[in-house]
Amino acid sequence: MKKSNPFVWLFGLIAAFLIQSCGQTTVQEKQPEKKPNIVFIYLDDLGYGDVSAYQSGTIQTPNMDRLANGGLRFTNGYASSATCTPSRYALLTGTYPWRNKDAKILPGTAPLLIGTDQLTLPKILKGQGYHTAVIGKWHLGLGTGVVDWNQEISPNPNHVGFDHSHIMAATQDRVPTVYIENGRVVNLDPNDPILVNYDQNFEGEPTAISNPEMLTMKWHHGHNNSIVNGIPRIGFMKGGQSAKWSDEDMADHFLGKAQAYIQEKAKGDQPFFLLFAMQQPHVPRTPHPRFVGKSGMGPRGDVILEADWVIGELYKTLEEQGLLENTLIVFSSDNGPVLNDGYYDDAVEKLGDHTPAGPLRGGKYSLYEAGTRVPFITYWKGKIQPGVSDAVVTQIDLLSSLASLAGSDQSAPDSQNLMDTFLGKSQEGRDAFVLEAYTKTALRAGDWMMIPPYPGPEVEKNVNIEMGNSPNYQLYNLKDDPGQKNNLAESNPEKLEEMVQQFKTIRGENSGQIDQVELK
Ligand code: NG6
Ligand code: CA
Repeated sequence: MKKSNPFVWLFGLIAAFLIQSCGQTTVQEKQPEKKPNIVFIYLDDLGYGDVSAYQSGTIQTPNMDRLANGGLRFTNGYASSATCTPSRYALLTGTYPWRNKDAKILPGTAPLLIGTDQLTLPKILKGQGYHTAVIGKWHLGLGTGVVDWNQEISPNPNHVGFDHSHIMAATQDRVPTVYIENGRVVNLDPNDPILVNYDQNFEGEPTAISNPEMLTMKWHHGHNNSIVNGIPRIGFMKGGQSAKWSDEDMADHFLGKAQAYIQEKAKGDQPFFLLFAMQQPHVPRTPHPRFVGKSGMGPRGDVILEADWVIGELYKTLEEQGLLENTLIVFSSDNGPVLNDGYYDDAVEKLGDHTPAGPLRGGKYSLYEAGTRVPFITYWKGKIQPGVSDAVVTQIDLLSSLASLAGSDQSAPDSQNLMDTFLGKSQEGRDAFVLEAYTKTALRAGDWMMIPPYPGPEVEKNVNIEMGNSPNYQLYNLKDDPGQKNNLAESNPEKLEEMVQQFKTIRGENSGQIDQVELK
């Protein structure tokens, strides 16, 4: 037998050591996984029952359903507020909107509501290497008070964390009816400057009152100022003819911008955050002719089908660019549904059996559940196990949650890091949440909802929505009674007292609207 050579043995040992340590080096040097892109799809006034994954039968939304059924569908997901501006404020700042007295529905001339020194979700993501963009509805104010629409408008979304913005200033029913990209009105002719005023008309300019014969859509309440494309709007506007948007092309317009953004970002290595803020089904409902009559429910149903199609196209773009496996899609709505929100558009007449709020009570503007409880979905191909979560989550929590996903430990005091819940790794939601509706507030804690007594109409007549106002306390067990039919305030005084105390602790005894409310 040949004697083993000690050198060969030593050589083997060194080689083995090298191989092992090389192996370790490989593991250590392995590139960290690329940070996921985040696409937040934010609908405007879409109700809990408007998505067929939430309530099947009356309207089919296959592309929203693909996200819901292939991702996590939250049954207790909330917008912070029952109207748009406060919800968007809370989403971007992680702050309860009732802490800011100006966070209410803004006119198109309002100054930027978010301070340029304020912490925002896109700022945090930028700090983590993200490119950030908002495309669609803004409605958080622009400028500092008096805006010259013919110059660069500043500050704008780019001053609160967005690298890129392509927006409408306020709502589709408010002037100015133009797109604004990175602070500048798109397609503006300097010889036809834009003037905007919310208090008085410009001399000689037609309005819905002076020239009703020019209208292609009739107003029901409000909406009787300047006429653009035959549609009467809120606010007066003069000039800017070449810059005015085409209402029926708006869906295609914003989709095209979002697709181009995604395609551009797909070429590089930088992760991105896209807030895609769609206008549907807010008024005026102006489906592209491709969708007119498709739902049988009039324009409101038609624009929901249009929005669904847009989401399908956006999904395809992510797929074609190979981004689906590395993109978290979050889908939600800024507040609950409304039928007649100021125009005659058959939303009431052609509703049929459809219930936009699903099993919930109330609607947009309301303290009842349908005001703030909205479709809420997280979708991440290959990462999120399809399922349903009953955890209480809110849009306020996205700031801290998405920050942590992106690798930041920044957060805002009202925003809870629920990232594990959004990814389906945990069932734990918020303990408590103070929702806001038309400057009034109420407390959700556990399965319970407490609405303090408020003055005001029980039903807001114009929109025909139950507001939640009552001279008495209201207490509901939402698990047993999602439709808020049985007020347990009298039969369960201990629970009521506990909720009132918790509400006071969060709201602060003397803050805001609560002054008007007599608490025990
Ligand atoms: C209301 C408008 C309503 C809608 C809402 C804002 C009237 C009478 N009603 O004041 O049509 O524009 O503001 O909706 O003007 S939100 O979804 O942007 O909050
Ligand atoms: Ca809205």
